[in-house]
Amino acid sequence: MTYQNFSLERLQEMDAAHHLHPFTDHKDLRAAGTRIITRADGPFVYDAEGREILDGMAGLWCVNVGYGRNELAEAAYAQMKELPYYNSFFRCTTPTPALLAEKLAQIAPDGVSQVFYGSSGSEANDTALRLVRHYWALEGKPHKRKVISRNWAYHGSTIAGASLGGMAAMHGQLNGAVPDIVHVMPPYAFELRHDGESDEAFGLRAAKAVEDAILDAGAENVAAFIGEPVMGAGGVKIAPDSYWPEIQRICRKYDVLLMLDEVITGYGRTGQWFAAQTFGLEPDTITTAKALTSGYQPLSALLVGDRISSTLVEKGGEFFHGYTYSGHPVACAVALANLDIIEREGLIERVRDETGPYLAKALKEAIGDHDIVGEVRSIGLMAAIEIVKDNSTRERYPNVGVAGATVRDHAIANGMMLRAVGDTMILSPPLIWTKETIDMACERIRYALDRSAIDL
Ligand code: PXG
Repeated sequence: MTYQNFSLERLQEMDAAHHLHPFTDHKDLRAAGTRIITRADGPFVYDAEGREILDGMAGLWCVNVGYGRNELAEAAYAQMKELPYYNSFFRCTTPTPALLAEKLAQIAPDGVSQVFYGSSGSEANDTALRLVRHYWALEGKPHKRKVISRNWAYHGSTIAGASLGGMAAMHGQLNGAVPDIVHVMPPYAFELRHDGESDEAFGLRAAKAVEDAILDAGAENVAAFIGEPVMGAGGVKIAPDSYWPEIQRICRKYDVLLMLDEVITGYGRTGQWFAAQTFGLEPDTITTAKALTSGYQPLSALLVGDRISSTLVEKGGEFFHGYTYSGHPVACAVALANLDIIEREGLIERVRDETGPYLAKALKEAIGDHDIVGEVRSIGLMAAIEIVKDNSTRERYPNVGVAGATVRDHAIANGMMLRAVGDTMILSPPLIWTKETIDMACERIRYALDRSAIDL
């Protein structure tokens, strides 16, 4: 049975009747109907009406090698025929998770050489939280349990993920978060920098908030700090240069583990394999998922630093944690083929040397001075555009979210898939974008902004 046998209306009818979508107001969705994406190729996706849309979001921050990679389909097919599934419990495993683990150890930052698999970023963060607390218990410091996180952080949607994250709306529906997680201010200069404060001073102030939280809790009670090197779903918030070195210093000073959530930044997005390398950080855990398979299969890898793994091995005792699909052989086969493409095609070097700098320049030139743009910022191939009512004062439009949705809708209608986080527009395209693709995107974004400025 293929979907081609069904009309768009029939598909929408089935969807409306039975499908509860993620992060959705279901009343709204029933009223508005669903856009159904049916196929994709290279940097483009196509909806059921055949409209071509340039995908500025790489799916959901994940399709780094672009669409239509037969090689990945073939890797999955071959593995499914050979061995579709076997588990990694009870002293077993299969070949591809072992091959992938060695590959990940090669590309990970120094001092990070072990991997724990799951199927999603949320699962990997659940693993990370349990693992750091287990580590401190093994070290004889079970009271070191607290984790410092940040407002606006996104660490997933399981109960642990949502508790680690700093999304107020999600906390509102948690009905009991995982205890001992504390949230501090994010390094979001655009909204939080004081008048006259330099970026550098702001970055140090935001890092100081982490230090204050550690001191408040008592360093002897703090297990770890967790952060996305660049906050993604919170609105591509890029910290000032002073922030991360200070966070690293603070973590070392108080013997607090550094947990990086690289679910979005991992596998090339910032112009290195990992943002830890871009920022020169020495993390104890790195959460990765999404672009590990470019979204062709669900797979996450929690990369674990040697400090934690050597304690696990030396002290022994079972770590009571794992998933049916930890080390899924098909997902791992696809990941291996995906990493091979990234390497073979030099996609990371291209982001670092060519398309990353070009995107920054092209966006500034095309829309930096637009009447409703308050700031454009980017790192590698991830960017944010702040929508404001007045670009001289950076005053926002009333009712946060309306302006963002307006720009997004004009962009999509004009063949450009963008995501809005409140009134911040997000761009996180496949790493296969060329300078020409970037020019096309800038043109379409400029048009969407022009139309939105008239409407708003
Ligand atoms: N950490 C980070 C940094 C993420 O971006 C997760 C963890 C959770 O991964 P899973 O695979 O469990 O979804 C994510 C996921 C958005 C959006 O609206 C972003 C994500 C997921 C859904 C929506 O931008 N990121």
